[in-house]
Amino acid sequence: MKSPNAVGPQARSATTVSSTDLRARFAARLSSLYGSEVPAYTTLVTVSQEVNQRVMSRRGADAARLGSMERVTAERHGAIRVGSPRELQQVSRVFGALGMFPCGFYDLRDAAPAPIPVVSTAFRPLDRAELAVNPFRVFTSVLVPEDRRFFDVDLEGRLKRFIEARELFPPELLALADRAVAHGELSSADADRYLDLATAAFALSPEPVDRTWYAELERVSGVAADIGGVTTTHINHLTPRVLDIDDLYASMQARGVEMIDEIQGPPRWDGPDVLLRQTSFRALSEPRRFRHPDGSVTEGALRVRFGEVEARGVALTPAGRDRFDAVTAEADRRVAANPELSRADIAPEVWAQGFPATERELCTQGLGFFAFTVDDAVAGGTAAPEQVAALGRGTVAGLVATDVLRPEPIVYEDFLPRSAAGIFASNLTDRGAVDAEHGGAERDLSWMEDVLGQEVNVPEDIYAQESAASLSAAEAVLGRTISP
Ligand code: OOG
Ligand code: NI
Repeated sequence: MKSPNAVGPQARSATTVSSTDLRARFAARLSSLYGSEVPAYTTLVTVSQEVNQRVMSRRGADAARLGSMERVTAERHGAIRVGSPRELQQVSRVFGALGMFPCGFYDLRDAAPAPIPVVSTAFRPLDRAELAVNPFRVFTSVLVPEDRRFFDVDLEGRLKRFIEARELFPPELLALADRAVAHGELSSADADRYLDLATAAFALSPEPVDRTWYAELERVSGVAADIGGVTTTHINHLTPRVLDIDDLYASMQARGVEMIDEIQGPPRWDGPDVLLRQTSFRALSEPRRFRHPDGSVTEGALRVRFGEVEARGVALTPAGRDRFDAVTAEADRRVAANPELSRADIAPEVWAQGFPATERELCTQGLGFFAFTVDDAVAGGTAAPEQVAALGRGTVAGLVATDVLRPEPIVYEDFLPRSAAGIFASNLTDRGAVDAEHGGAERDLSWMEDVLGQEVNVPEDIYAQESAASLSAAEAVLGRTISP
């Protein structure tokens, strides 16, 4: 007979670390690294936690509708920037070990207010249960040296040679990452080693920066210099999540931290929180060492890293996204026509006219993504006459209107290209030089899939699948089909 202490799942879990736990531990490690490098980040985290506590005591359980307090407190997104397809592929191995997969394709090369010579994706967990444990995600950009609007042939060649010659991730880290991907876990010794190496790979390097090379790239784009001007990579920012970003903005200003002019994304208004609102402050310049053409090394400073914070709302369906784009465009028009007014004065009114005022309408009009559960009483066999009628018709809108189905909002887990471009631009000292006469290099989602050798998920498909799965489960409970 086997003793209960023989090697079983429990004994195994004492000596192994799952991808999920590895992700949570990596996010925490990166947070303490970034806090030691950028002290203002620590202030931002402290203020974010104060804001979240205030929202909790003001709104109680309702505050957790878009994520539990534990999730939101630990929640971060990072941003990194790499130089080549090879480096991007390595990043996908490092994050694959953490159960994070590419999701979304963003092209920032023709973005307003400033074009950035990169295309991006985000690595993140996809499953609801994984997101609930730790939703750590990393916005990852890759440079496009072939894009003639930014780089001429000569600079492209030198840039590629520089990037090919460097090694961002040591082979030992990549081997551990591959092992974690293959097994879904690592031994605890391997996990510790992985975490040390992975965290170190994103630390700011003390290596001197080649002043001439960095400056040449900086004339084209500050982001190009940050990526291709140095032999290492680093975390660009790490972003906590808050439940009330207007409170956060005011609290940071009150502490004397100067924020960018606006909160990006939807305005503060009386209706439901949707998608993503973000704001940032410029980090103080950081000491960096520079190597000069004569070989001498001096102390200098660079300002590339900053603090950002975000609030997340309900994910929008493609129709909801169209509506969002329409109200955003209308707000833009009115802001342009009334330069004496601020966006915050104008946008709430535009939204009140063009966007559903409640979460329920967002759901019944098919503009937001929701997961559905069957009302307890109905599931237990007790239905009111109007519920019976709604069950007969079997439409989602009717079942929601009669409380047969309870819609739970699906949180937006991705990014907004316009906000991303705004965040990039607000932190550039110089807009750089773009030659619009030249064509850009072709880059799209399938290019990225070829580079990564795996599917790049489409955010709206992931939300739609989750919603559909909840409806199938409801159909099973109700014993009838539901039509959208
Ligand atoms: C990434 C900017 C995009 C966001 O939150 O939209 C981003 C970067 O600056 O590298 O992080
Ligand atoms: Ni960000």
